[in-house]
Amino acid sequence: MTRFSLFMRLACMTFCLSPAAFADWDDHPGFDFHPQTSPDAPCGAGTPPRGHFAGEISATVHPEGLTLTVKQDANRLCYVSGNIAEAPVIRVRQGGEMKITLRNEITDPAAIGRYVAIAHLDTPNPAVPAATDFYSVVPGMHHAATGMTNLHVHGFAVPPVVPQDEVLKTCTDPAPGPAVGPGACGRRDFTYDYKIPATMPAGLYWYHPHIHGEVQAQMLMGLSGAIVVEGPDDDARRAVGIQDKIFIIRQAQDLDVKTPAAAAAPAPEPMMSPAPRETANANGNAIDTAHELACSTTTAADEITLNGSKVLNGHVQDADLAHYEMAAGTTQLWRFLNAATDAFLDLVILDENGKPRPITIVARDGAPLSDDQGHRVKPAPTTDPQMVPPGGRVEFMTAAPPVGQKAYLVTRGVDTGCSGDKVPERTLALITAAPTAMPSITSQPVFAPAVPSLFAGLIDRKTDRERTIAFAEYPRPGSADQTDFYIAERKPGMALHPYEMGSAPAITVNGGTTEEWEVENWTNELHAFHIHQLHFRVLAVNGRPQTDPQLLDVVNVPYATPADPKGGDITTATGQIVPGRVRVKLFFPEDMAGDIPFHCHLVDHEDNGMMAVLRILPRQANGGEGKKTQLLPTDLLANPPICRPRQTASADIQVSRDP
Ligand SMILES: [Cu+2]
Repeated sequence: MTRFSLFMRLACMTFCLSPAAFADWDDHPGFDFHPQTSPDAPCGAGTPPRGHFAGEISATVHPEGLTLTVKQDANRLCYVSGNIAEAPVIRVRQGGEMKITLRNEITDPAAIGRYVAIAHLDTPNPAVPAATDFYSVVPGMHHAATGMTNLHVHGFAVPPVVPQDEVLKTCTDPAPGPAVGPGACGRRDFTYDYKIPATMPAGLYWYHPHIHGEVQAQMLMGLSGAIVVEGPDDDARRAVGIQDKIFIIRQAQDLDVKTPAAAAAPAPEPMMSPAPRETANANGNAIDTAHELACSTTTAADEITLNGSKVLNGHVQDADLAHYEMAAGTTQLWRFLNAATDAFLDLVILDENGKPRPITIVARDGAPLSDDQGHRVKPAPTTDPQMVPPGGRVEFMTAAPPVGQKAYLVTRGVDTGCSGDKVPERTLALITAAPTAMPSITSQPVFAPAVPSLFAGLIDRKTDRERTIAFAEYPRPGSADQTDFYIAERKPGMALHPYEMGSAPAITVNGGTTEEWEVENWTNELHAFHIHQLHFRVLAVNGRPQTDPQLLDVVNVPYATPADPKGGDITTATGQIVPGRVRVKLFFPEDMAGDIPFHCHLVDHEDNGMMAVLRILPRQANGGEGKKTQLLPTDLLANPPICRPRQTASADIQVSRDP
């Protein structure tokens, strides 16, 4: 590269990008790729070559702490550690400590704002007309991008309190400047100190920002990275020479944001003439389905990247695919993170004739496969595609293809429902085997027969309470702005509210209790239920009991359908509507006492209201027996508010409890 071309490239990175041009991901990655930061190119330069793996850092090697600096490069945001300018993979040991100082060097929040929405509302539009027997619906408001950022360690079973995984109050301010108002967080950096329980499953976790209202924008601009929590399994794996490889799927674009919503989802006529109907499970109040977001005619698919390189659509030549060459006769552990903002994955490895090759699943969502008692489950190799919702992970063993033959890593198309974003089939990578003089590995790693888990024995526990949680989404009529999204516990007389920072907890439980939640989807699209701090097991999907349910922290919730399949979609059907349903069993450990968000992991939905807070009270607060803690609710919940609340109406310090 000439100095002139470097100058032009850096100048262009500063001035040529528009929000419509997503970062620097092009069809021919690798040219001039430099993952190191510099004053001119704080997010490095160029796009990684296909097949690239991100640099790694270790919290075990650095007990004094790691640093992640959020830097901005026009429309890119990046996590910089040392001079590594591509969100490093962080390794840490089960039972260990991970200290991370997050530094906010965001310089232009307005650039983030361009990814939030194409227009904004100064006053809320009327959403859904009130009608007898239906939950009332409170419309949402536009979120202005603040440039504040923070860190969420997705899947970590650490308390939701400062300085661990607390995301509702902990934040850092962007650089002051003409375009930026006074800091709302009062600090530019914050040091997180995570004490990883020895009973937290070892596996693939991840980190991303969790500033409500701009999670999707900051993730689309580049903020997400993988965390590998290692344990004895990794020692056993390495002892027999099995390497692990970390794959991160990100999304660089959301057409919902870039396309006027009025075009993508025309303001529906039913706004004016609701046709109230009973729902399948009214429980005294019904969810209005006539006004749910209608089917979309959009056919374009959002772009995704694999380890920073753009994934091409349609039929792709081998030369344009990521290429992974494995030593002949070897097996590797492939760890997949779906860090896309709303794209689902359905992974399969095909041979060159299109026939699925067997893989052996090891873990999902960071938890090794195990039965309810924590005994390891060793599944037979499978050729089934592996669904990975946004936020989810899957880890599997895969053997090199025969020398001279090709294999392909493919994500199958996913039916996201008629109002969901299109997710077509895509080929992610070419896999080949290299002849080697090394003897092939014949011994399998000997994994421990049991997996220590905070959530072992979950299914066996007595269910203390059942709840029904509903998803809904309503377009804002007469506006080019987006859709309001809702997640709420169904109770008589309840109103659907989009989550706003400072909202009071929607559900309060006692530490040490166990519940079953029926999560209902009353919309025309697939959603992904996620809860912080906790892993759950899925008891049933659409009423069908699940065999051998695994510990998960995110699960798909199927879309709603008319009882009469000839009746059209749920907004136009004349008969009864059947919600998509997932039944999950949750245990609330005393050690996780505090305020725990749960939300849809299609983060645009989360940003626009589909989030709520579960408060776990310390055991002592209910006078119960068992482990005594020194924490009283008021001590626990009065975390120093690092961020000033956006609203003065915050009621979240008061301790309320459900009857
Ligand atoms: Cu959703």
